[in-house]
Amino acid sequence: MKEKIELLWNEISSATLQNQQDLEAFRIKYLGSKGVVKELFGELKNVPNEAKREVGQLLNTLRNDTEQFYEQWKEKLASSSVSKQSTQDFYRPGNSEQVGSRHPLSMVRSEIIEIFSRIGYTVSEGPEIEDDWHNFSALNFPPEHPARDMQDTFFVEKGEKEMALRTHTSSVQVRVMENSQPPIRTISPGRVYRNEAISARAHCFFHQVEGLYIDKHVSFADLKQTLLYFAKELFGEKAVIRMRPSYFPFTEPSAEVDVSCTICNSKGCNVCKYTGWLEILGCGMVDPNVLEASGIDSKVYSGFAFGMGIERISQLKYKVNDLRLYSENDVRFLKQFTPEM
Ligand code: 2U9
Repeated sequence: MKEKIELLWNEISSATLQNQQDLEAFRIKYLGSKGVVKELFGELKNVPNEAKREVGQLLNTLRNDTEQFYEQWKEKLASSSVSKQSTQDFYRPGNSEQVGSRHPLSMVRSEIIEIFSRIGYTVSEGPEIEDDWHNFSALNFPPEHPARDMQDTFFVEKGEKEMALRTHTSSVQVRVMENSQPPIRTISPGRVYRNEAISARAHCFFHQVEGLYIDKHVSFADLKQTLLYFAKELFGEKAVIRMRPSYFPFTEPSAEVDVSCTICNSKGCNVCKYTGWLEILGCGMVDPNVLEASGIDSKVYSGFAFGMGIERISQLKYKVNDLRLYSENDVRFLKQFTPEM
């Protein structure tokens, strides 16, 4: 037994511990409730009576020395880890933190807002759950227009009233017109909803920025110059635009706007489908019926409006080919758009 104790002490006292895990493993192995030292105490009952006293003392010494040995290592490791992480060492590089990144849609939205705010546009926001008036009637949608159909719009019940999830942010601008008089120069960014099956090219919600400018003598030429300025700011000085006639219930005349393809310099590529042009927005002169519906005298004032999908612009800017990526929140997708910090 004496020999066993001596051998064990040799083993213990030659241990070297590198870190906190080693320290804890040491404690469990030698000093734990099922540890080696405890086990030896258990063997004391097999020691002949005449040797019990001496062996008992040796065991006590072994336990005390082991505890002391453990405490010394504990102190040593604690002080070395403090010195490693010392806050006194101002030359140590800081610990790098995992930071989030900005969502590509919010980056594009901010850029659009900045471009229009430089020419005097304010930002207006409004509710996502809208009544029929603000989403459809005030915008000159005829009663039988297909957008009013369940298949195109999500309807929800709010109390007694049937409400719609807004299908565009024009509804926000109706509220601006109802609550103020021209000159009005505002853009409304926000989420909109359409009852569509989700695929790479369509989603049941997406994001828009719509713009509205109302004053005396606002003309189609003003609209064209404003959108040319916007295209150059967003896609670069070389960008040019073209307008194609179109139809919307709320504008007359209406147009769709293409920007020259900045990916291939209009030479033709698979993004512009070899046309040299990318469709980026819709626009038009606000229909006099829309002005009158919100209490603006259409004999005194005229205005233009435009609307664009933020996903669409972001897809062109960042070459994203699947709309679903924007709402899946996969960090591998998201962190590509912010440079490494
Ligand atoms: C008021 C009156 C008129 C906003 C406009 C468009 C044309 C347009 C689409 C672009 C792609 C929607 O996101 S999209 O699917 N929008 O083409 N939007 S004119 O017209 C308004 C807005 C407010 C009071």
